[in-house]
Amino acid sequence: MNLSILGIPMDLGAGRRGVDMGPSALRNAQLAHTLRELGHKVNDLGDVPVAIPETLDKHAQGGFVFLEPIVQACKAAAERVAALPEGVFPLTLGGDHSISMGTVTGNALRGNPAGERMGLIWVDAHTDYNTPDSSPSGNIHGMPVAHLTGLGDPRLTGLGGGWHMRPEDIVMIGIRSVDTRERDLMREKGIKAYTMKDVDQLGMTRIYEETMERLSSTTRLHVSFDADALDPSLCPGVGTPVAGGLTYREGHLLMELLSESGRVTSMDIVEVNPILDTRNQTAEVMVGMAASLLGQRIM
Ligand code: HAR
Ligand code: MN
Ligand code: MN
Repeated sequence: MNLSILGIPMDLGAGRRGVDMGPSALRNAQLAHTLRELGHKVNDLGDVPVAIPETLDKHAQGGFVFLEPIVQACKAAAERVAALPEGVFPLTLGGDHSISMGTVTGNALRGNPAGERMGLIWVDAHTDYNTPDSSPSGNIHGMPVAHLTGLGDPRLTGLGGGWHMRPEDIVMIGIRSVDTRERDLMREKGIKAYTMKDVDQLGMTRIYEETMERLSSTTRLHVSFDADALDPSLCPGVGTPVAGGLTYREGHLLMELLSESGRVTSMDIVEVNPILDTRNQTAEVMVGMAASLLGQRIM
């Protein structure tokens, strides 16, 4: 397969600094080399330009104050992704999770201005379904899915020029941290979320099967993988760790099953924070997850 790597080194949507170094950490963890070893043709497109927080209003700290530069970075990411030829698999590297407003939009519209539906599999500890109005923190990385479905600030809901994700085409896995108003909005929209209780009770295989069934009217799938979905003991390099996450095997099993499905056409890796990490472990684990999604086999 032809893979294109694109970095979006942005931490403007997070409450703490450091995920802007995520693309470097992932490259340093042998991302391209690992994928080439699997037989893929890998083209690293470099990074999308992103504003540096220190160059903006010096009193601004995280969150909604950075809305304009986030819109600009998401637009740039969406355009770069949408311009890739069909058949290329974009692997986009965050950056905080607000980059996915751009990457999901770009992938959904790529070669496909009006019609076919793309399913979105959101692997995360958090549901990221706040609006500027419901958010307890004001941090935009807690809001991308709401904006993708058309809820929130028009500058962010407008990235797809009127296109939005259908709520029924979204499945979340690994969830264990949801704000009260965020939960109400999710219920209202009918977005499916598998919590860690569901993972414990049903197991990843059943969750995978139900997800494929639920997304059966979509023609391709985008996987947006937030490193904080995995347990913090495995991935300590994240800004908002939540105890009780996916194990190494649960993460890999989900990626292996998705790989076998042959339906996944794009992926994000987000929220890797090398400042908070231990010897780049989190980036290394996430490179392993990408390798499993992209066909790594044990036997
Ligand atoms: N729900 C909280 C908020 O909106 C925290 C969510 C952000 N953390 C993430 N996103 N890493 O997945 O502020
Ligand atoms: Mn997230
Ligand atoms: Mn998260």
